[in-house]
Amino acid sequence: MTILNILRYPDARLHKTAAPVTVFDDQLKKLARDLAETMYAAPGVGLAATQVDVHKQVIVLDVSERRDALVTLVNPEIVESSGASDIEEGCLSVPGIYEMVPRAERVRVRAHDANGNAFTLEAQGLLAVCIQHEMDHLQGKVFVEYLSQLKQTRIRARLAKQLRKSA
Ligand code: GNR
Ligand code: NI
Repeated sequence: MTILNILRYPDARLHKTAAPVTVFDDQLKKLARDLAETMYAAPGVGLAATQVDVHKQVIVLDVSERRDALVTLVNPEIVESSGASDIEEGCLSVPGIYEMVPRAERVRVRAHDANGNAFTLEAQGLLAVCIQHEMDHLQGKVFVEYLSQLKQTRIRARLAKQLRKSA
């Protein structure tokens, strides 16, 4: 198992579009395991392959308190969504920044697991928000891009300052 390096915003590689997975092989299973290990170590409640510079449609999530409810979504598609969520979001690629962004409260997702088995998942609350957040990463979108230009500029300045301080 390997803990992977998480890209930090702003980084052009966070804006790449992930390709659908076509082969469900051992390499994919290793990627899913490494993503989970990286998510738990961070710690975070979700992680998209894009964040570790792998541009395939693979996401891991675990919003449980006991950290024992891992969900792996390969080639996820939202087939239904409803309501409006009011959860403040954070992102491992944008450390220390928390903001509200518009999201559905409930989603129904069709996906495959790492073995290639198709399934449907109904999610609400934090899990639903995380799924939408991770699926945005696969499309090259980071949550701060929903915010005003003024907020984005301030966030970039804060992150640059954080980096200077930690250097
Ligand atoms: O750890 C994370 N927490 C979180 C909180 C609210 C909404 C979304 C998230 S996802 C984030 C991990 C991450 O960056 N995933 O891409
Ligand atoms: Ni994120």
